[in-house]
Amino acid sequence: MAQEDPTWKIFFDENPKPVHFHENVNLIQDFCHQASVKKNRVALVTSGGTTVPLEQNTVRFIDNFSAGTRGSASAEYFLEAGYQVIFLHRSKSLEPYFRHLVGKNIFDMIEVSPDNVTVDKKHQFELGKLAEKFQRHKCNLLMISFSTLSDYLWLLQATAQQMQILGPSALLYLAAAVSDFYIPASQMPCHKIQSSGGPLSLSLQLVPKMLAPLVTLWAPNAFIVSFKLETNETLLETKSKESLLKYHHHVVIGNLLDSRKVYVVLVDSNSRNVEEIRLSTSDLESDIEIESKIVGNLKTRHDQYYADHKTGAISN
Ligand code: PAZ
Repeated sequence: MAQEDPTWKIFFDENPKPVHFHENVNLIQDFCHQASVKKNRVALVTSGGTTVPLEQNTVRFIDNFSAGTRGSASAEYFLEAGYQVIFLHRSKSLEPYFRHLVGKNIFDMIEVSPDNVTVDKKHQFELGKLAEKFQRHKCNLLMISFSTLSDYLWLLQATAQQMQILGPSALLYLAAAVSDFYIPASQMPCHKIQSSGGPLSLSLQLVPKMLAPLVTLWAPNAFIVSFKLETNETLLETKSKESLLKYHHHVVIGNLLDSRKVYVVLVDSNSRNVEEIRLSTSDLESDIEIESKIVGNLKTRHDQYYADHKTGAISN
């Protein structure tokens, strides 16, 4: 009897590729190729929430919670740690370096005279430092954006596949908030849903769990870190452990909606102990971000993973 396609394959059959897909894949391919020639490590950082459109000509959509703080801050720390970074992010969510300017008015930072425009004294140090960091790292940063769940999954699959040439030098850091439910393209009305039709009932399908093919097929040698977001503290550790047991990747980072900026737990496939990272009062007073500690911690684990691969202690 012929075997049915797995649900993740059916998802890609039923949902079309995003616009500019091939251009983006070419950019990712070149970026990975250059990194492999230079023997650089590459981190794929996913960031921001996916949307689930309700109509093909989309007026309304369901959104997933995420400002992109975790991803954009982490991308900066990966760059500082020597990684090249592919930043797969929700369009218009926070971006590395630019995030520090959000909520600030650029016109309040400049002085205009008849023949010159300069940064005012008060902002020179801060802006100068930021611009210097951005200039130093921009050639190691590839920005790719998505909006919908389907765009995200197509780009995730393609990026992971392109990263295969990097072997164990590749690290996947999956911080994006990805919807668990969606409306298949074939079941979506073409035009704006009319309120004259009365109250709206929605029936959403389950999104296939893409971590399974990601770990086994798309990026079998990469070091893979996923995030688990919960709102109930009593579930955090159990759910994080369950995810690791189910998908056999390397690290799950559990976080709670309310405390995600100061506290996370790390569950590692190589250890029975759960590690906690918690910012102290003095960390907070020194403006230390939890992402600097998360990335430092993962770099050590990735170093070990890489070394084990090279000595043959791990082989896929
Ligand atoms: O982007 P942000 O800093 O506001 O939030 C980050 C986060 C909570 C979305 C992220 O840490 C996370 O848990 N991502 C995975 C979410 C999920 O379980 O799908």
